[in-house]
Amino acid sequence: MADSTKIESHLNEDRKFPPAEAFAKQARIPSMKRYKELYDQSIADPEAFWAAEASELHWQKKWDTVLEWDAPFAKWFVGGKLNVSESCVDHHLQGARKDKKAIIWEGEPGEVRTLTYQELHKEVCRFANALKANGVKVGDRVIIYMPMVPEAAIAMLACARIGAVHSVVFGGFSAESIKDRIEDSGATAVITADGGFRRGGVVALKANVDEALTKVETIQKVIVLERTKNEVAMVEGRDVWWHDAVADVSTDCPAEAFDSEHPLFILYTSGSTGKPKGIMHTSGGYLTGTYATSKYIFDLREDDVYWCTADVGWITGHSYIVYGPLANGASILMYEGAPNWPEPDRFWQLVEKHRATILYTAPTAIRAFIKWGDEHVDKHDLSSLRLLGTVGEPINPEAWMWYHEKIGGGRCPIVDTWWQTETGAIMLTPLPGATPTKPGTATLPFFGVDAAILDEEGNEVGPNEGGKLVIRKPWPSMLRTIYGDEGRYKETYWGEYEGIYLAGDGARRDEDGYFWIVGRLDDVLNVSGHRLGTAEIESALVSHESVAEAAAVGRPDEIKGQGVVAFVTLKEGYDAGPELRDTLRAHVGKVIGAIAKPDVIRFTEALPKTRSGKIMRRLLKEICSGSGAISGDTTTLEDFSVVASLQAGEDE
Ligand code: 7RM
Repeated sequence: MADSTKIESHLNEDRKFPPAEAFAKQARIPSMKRYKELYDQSIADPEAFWAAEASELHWQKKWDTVLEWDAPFAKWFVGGKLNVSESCVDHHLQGARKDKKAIIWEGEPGEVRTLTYQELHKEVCRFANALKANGVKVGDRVIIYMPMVPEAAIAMLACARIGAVHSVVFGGFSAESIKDRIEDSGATAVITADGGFRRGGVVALKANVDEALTKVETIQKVIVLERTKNEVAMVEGRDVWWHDAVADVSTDCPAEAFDSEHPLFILYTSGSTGKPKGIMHTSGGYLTGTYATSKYIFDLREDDVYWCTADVGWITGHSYIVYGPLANGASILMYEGAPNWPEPDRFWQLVEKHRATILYTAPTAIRAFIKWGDEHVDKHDLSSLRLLGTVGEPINPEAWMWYHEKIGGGRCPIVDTWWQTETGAIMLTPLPGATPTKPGTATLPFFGVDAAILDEEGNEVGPNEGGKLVIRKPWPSMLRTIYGDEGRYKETYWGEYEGIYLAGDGARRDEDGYFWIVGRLDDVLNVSGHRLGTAEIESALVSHESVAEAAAVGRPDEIKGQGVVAFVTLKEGYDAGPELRDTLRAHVGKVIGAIAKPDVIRFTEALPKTRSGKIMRRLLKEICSGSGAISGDTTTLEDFSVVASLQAGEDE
């Protein structure tokens, strides 16, 4: 009989890709032997590992104690003092890096701007002084609601420089979301822009801020960057142009030292239900985690042009556009606009033009590129690339293969990195010169990360048995709390197992110990007592030549408990119809087994996604059950019309 407490796994992946010899030879971690050696040491004594990494950063005062752990509350590098902006910028001004490009930026309309480390330093100092002149003080919360322009990073670093706590709100969010975040954080200032360019149009950022500010009272100052030159209303006494604010201030802003545990930022993440959680990160530990992971996982070299396509409004933008890469003195490519503007080849044009060597993007983007067709990729020379990365969702093995062959030319290692807003830095990942990769798995834990999969009783499960992904030891970039809600922090992450962090994802480890994420625990299906993760059913569908993207959810079934409903988007050139439905059902039966065969397949133009590109299965589940009404929070939904048309049954 099926054990209905365990998540089952039926998908078998036996393709394996060892790192190319040429890559391994020059890599920091050149073999599995070396990885295992260092990993074992790091787990035997995590504090020693992290302290060695932290020592490579710039501290104004060294710490007294590496870790104080009073579960679930951690303090890292206690007694240490640093200024995060100094570690990310000033630290590189001594030698040749002074004139190295820190940021290479391209706007959606096509203009290019670069900032060397020295220029970045000047801009950060000027803006930090402007913030001070506008009344922003140590510990104040500052909302950053900006397009993807260098000033977004400058604003973050300037806050860090003066000890203000930034809370970046993704530029695609509404006035309502800004209002909620201001209310929850008690922010006193907003940094925004007149607008940002997106798909040829202008996103009216300042107008959204104005609307939000009619409903909150704490904001005293709004600093507005001129980007698009669209007309905006400026409120006398409250609103200041960025260029005016920096006009008369000094470019000298000494980096004050702050405690290692001084808060660096709050980043809101929407749980599946309820109000957004303000994930709180602090300084020394966070920087150590993002620094070390960037260094080893992207195996950064002095001449890399590193491109992470995330928005700074997400944790990936914080950790792997701004803090981690800059702490390493890397050259960062930053792009303002949409991947398909003006044409679906924009990313490949950017790679070719700027000779990007590292590309870090999300499965949702990769699936979109596949859907749009190979001809857009074929037009461009991608030979500069040497390393690829993915983050955000499980990557379907077929999408991984496409990324590997089509973008990586078969020569670039792919680092599939699993982590969360809460973990601050990458937790599960291959090391590109060491780990043989398999399509669809984030492989093994990073140094110092004690990851495991537990059953309901808290016992570690055996190979290929599903369970709950946990982290058993504290790590420096872990969240410290949910802002203003310690109770929710304890309950959400530490309530299930004593002193152990619950990630909220279902997973299994294969015979090599590799971790496979099978989906969010909230999304697990229960078909006739078999608990099935969403990832395998979806990957089985995507492995069919016609399918671009798929989402599997459960709907109530009198006999089976739940039946599988699959929502499928097709690649260009394939026609939806009853015949293809039958083919796909049979295909899933063949790849996974009869138990996972969808009862219903619905073809759709698009799937509902969060603004960071994650499929929102909860909404699909609600559409398939009962009245089809949506009850939970939809503010993070990217495009409501997708849901409306599914509710209306326009797909069938
Ligand atoms: C970085 C980020 C976190 C959730 C996480 C997972 C899913 C992220 C992967 C992944 C499979 C991956 N932060 N997730 N990366 N699942 N493989 N490589 O995305 O807070 O926005 O989301 O995303 O479910 O819990 S996040």
